[in-house]
Amino acid sequence: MKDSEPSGSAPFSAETYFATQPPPPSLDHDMATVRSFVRKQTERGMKVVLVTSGGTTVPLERNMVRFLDNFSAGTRGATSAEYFIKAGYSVIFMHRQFSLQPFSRHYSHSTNPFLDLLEIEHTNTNPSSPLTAVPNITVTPSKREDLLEVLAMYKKVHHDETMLTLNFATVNDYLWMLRAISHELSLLGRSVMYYLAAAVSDFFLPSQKMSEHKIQSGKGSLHIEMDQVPKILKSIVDEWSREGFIVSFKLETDPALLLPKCRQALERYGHQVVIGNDLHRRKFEVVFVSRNGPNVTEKASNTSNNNFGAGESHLSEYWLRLGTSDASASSLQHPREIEEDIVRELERRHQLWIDAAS
Ligand code: PAZ
Repeated sequence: MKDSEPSGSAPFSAETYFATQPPPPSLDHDMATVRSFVRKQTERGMKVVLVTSGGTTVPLERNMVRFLDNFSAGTRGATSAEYFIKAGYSVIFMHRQFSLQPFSRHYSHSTNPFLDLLEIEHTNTNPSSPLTAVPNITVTPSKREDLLEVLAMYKKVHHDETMLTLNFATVNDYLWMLRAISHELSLLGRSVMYYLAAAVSDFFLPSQKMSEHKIQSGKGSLHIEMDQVPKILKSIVDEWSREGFIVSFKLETDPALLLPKCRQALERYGHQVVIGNDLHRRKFEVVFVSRNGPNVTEKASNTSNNNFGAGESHLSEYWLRLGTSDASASSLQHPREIEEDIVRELERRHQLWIDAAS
């Protein structure tokens, strides 16, 4: 949900939110795994990125039957996580339950069903004798190369323990987890990046206002007044992770609003980068908005860069686009993915951020 028709009630502060809304039951268990993961990565001197991915839900009942959802398949987050791994990061992948995940995303049930990769190989060719041997299952030869590449990386990540996967469903799960993970990650100082690609509700129904049981029909139309979700990015920047390199995303459907909204977010929260994307162009075009300074020098060649007008001359816009040659590559085995360029550019900026401290 985006800011459509806000009501008059004052937004929850982060403090009030966490004092009044219950933590998810699995929080302590999840945080124990995060703590141990972060300790391991610190010992190895790894850079760590927290990738959030997928949309949050807003339950309307405590015994939930109905909920509101935010748009996101999890493609951006899952794809980016793979490129972060390739770039040498360890990844905490915090995603919406059942949304796309790194590696398995290549074989999503709707676009590339896993069973279509497999063939049954009958070893017993004598039709008169009973079939006693269990047939072999093999991978279709034309699919092997791709599968091997994905599988090898998947196995390596498991072996090296460079990815931790956690999941959320509701916006409440998301907020509690983000706060707790930020607390653990703050120990890593500038070596940590936040890549906040999840689509998070702007409004929620406090548990105190929620109906215990399924909302009954028969009383005419349904009126629900929601409260504003606290501006959690502000808390991350100002309190929970002052040294982290923080990247947020902004999704818009009206192209005229994209840049103003990105600038507004950067000014409001004071973090490092806002990546803006238009709903229909997000797979091949994004814009980085950041403050001018050492982090945004040395542009990559396939981008254009502009400074804003007088009032915002301290901000830069930096467009990343997949070119026509990339589009034709989509007919080949490996289509180019814009996340590869996004991650390369962020890795470069993050390194400048780390170097700037020394
Ligand atoms: O997951 P997906 O690839 O379908 O979509 C990604 C996205 C558009 C949700 C993401 O790039 C994004 O913009 N997230 C922030 C959304 C927001 O403005 O809250």
